[in-house]
Amino acid sequence: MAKIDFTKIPQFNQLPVRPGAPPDSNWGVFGDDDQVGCINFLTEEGVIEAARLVQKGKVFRLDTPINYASPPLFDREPVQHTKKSFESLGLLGYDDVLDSYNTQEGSQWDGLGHVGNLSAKAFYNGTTNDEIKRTNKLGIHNWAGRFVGRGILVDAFRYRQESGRPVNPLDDEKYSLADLKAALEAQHAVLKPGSILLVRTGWMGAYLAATADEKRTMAPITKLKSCGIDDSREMVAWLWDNRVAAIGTDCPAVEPWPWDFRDSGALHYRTLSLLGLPLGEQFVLDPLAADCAEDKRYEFMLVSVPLHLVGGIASPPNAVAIK
Ligand code: UVW
Repeated sequence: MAKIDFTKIPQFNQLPVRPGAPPDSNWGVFGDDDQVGCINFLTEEGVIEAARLVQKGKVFRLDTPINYASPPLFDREPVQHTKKSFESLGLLGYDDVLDSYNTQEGSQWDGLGHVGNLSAKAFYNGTTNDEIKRTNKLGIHNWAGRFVGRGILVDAFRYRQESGRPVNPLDDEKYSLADLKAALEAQHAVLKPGSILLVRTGWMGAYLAATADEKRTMAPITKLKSCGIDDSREMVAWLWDNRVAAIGTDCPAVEPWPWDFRDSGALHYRTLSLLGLPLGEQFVLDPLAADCAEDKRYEFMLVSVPLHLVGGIASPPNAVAIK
């Protein structure tokens, strides 16, 4: 894990630091060869701090079961699971075989090779399209053994409900930066450098409550509508200036869907490509949120063990929050 002097990290308004790097990018801040971006904010000291947050032994799985969405969102392929029998060997037993496994079929971290910035024509830290295509650069294997730290939940959905401005998660409504800050304040919670930020938007609960027919109707990329967090410059400045290591949400795209793939101001480009900030989507946050509301503790240890897939673009989080 990296040693990092948080006092030496530039503020958002001092970016970029590398000559020729796009505006609002942190390219070069963690070194010209860096491949993990904001994951650098997760440190050994941070792991020790996070472990101190484990006080009652409760564990919350943050992933959906594989194939939970039927059909998967955004026209992604469902996973074919077969059990390969040992019968032909005269034995009693099985292996699993997963066919057409799209690592983004359900809960997922988008890795830094997922999208590149269209204006700069490059991925995080100036990585070229050719490097993503032909090498393992920016692969999620770089996160192996590093995705552990202090998690903090912002229950934005509950905050908006309780303040009389409920959000319909199945519409493309936005949570503003003011909403996130006010929700944190209402929870008496603070962001600390090196936190993995989880934002409950309410989408997953609304999706799971829908009928099979409603799920079939809403899943296609042209039909889906979802709430998410605002893609504003002030939002990413806040995330960077608070040294957020990754942001995970229970909605399909972190930002509201649909978002415009051609708009270089979209949150996907501002975070993944310009800041190397991992985005987590379709997380399961309701049970964790209920527990946080009950004991009024919104921080916990978060352990995520992404697939050890060399050159991988994304991964199920394989994540737990431990309180
Ligand atoms: C979209 O925004 C389409 O989501 P993803 O990051 O899973 O591609």
